[in-house]
Amino acid sequence: TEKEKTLAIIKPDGLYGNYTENIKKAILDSGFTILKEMTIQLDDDAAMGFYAEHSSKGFFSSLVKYMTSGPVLIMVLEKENAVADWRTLIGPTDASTAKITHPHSIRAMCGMTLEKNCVHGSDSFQSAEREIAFFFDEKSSDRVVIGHDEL
Ligand code: YYY
Ligand code: MG
Repeated sequence: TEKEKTLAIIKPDGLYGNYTENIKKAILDSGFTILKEMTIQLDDDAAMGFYAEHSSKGFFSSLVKYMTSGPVLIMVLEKENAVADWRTLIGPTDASTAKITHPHSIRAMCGMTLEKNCVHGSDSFQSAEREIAFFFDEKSSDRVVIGHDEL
């Protein structure tokens, strides 16, 4: 089977709450390779462009404010079935629901609410391609490859 890439983001509260190492451990323990990563501060244009599909929603301005409230860690993850498996690992969108229905999920571990849910995951192969291209230049290697071998 073919390897697949997906985009993961540790949102501001995940970084601020020092969940990065726990999240990376869950990523690597689940068999993903971290192909690229960067920590950046999103500005309004970047957050609005990234979440453009939600621009007409009532929660959009609040979401943009949250996503620009501090730095985020953006990663390209790779494995077989990466898109679906990363969505499974992070759990449902509403972190308060996740704590009840998916207590071992990442959003249950570090998320707080529907909005402040700690992590992002692409929802389809097409979204993953768009989102990876949104943040990462195809040619640059941006950063090291991190897999279980390096642990
Ligand atoms: O893909 P996912 O992050 O699980 O949810 P989306 O429906 O794409 O929404 C993106 C983002 O917006 C979500 O992670 C939290 C926030 N949000 C919100 O604040 N209120 C909603 N009713 C729905 C989503
Ligand atoms: Mg989504």
